[in-house]
Amino acid sequence: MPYDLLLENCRAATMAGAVPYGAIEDAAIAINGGKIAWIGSRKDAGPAKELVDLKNCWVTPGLIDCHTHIVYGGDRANEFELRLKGATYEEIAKAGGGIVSTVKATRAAGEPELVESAKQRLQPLLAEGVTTVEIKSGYGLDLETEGRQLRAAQRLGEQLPLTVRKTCLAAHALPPEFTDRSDDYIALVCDRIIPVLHQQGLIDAVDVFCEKIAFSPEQTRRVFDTAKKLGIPVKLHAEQLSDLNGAALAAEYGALSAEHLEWANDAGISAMARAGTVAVLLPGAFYALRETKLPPIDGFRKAGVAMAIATDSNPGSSPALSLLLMLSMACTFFRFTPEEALRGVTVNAARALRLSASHGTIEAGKAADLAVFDIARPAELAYWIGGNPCRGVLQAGRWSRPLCV
Ligand code: DI6
Ligand code: FE
Repeated sequence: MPYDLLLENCRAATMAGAVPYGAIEDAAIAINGGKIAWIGSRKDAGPAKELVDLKNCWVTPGLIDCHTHIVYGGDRANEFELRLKGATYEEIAKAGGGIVSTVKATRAAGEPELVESAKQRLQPLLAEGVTTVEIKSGYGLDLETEGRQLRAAQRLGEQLPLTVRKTCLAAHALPPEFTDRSDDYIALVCDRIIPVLHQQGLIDAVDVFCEKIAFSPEQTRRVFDTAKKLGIPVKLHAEQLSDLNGAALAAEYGALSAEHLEWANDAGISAMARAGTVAVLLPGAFYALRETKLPPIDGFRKAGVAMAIATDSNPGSSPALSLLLMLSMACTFFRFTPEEALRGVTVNAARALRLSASHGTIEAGKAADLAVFDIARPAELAYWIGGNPCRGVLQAGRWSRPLCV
């Protein structure tokens, strides 16, 4: 039987196998029914109904942005401007700024408005070859609005050529109506928000912002115990601004990932290695917050912890709309190798979303999510600062961005 489609005359960064980038020179990729049917040397390819010449471009797995907060109301450009004029965080908070202002704007927005504004922000990511995105809630902080954010995320997956994973981050910040009653809010998250939204099929994973300015390790445990009882995988915002042993806590619960991790300690690193918890590093937030404390990349490397990178796209600490720029930042700030950076938005990002069986590499049986780049070597994906060498995107075997080579 001939294949539906054969992409030929390309070089593939399969991200599988032992050679750098899992590279195959002079490759061909066969696609059937939305999946990769075969990948190998062009000379070994079987017949196909349709042949497409990729003019020696590089093909990578569709890129995966495994940590975003991209569904929200309003933006905080005004606050950015005030901060640069010297306003302090406190003054901005007093003037109604910070996370709480995004919560207000998100509560005021209808679902169609949330979908539309996120769609605008997702366009540049799609154009760069992103085919999977994780979207967290966390700007609703009540049952109704957390649900609306996750439903908006679901709609985006239906309306865009994009696989969307929905993460409930109801424990992101304390809503103003719960001031000085954070345990009561955690009770609401555990007793109501998570169980109800889980029942509605809106939760693929549960996340918590474990931080001095957010929720304590004890409160994190309560949320994780709730998720565990319901059989929902967990992830954790850990050690972004201080060391609370969050990485070890995440590992103890078998978390898919621990994220940010600038302040992660050695015990946390070993625990993550043992548990197979992915380290998701977020150079956009590191940059925008002008952080100076580097995440312990070498420790993760030596311990064999898989590292992913993501935009953390959000209106406050990382208004990032380019995943390729994050590859550059991961290399320049965090000293990732370009290959580590590409693994961080493909194979390791898939793992952080529990999608390894179907996404993240170019291998037979996986989804035909592929990005075509006009570059001479894969390192260019991390090398250019800005610009977009993507020349075509296939999602589930269809051209979501028409090929232009
Ligand atoms: N860490 C962050 O950097 C953001 N959330 C989080 O858990 C901040 C989100 C915002 O400022 O809106
Ligand atoms: Fe985040």
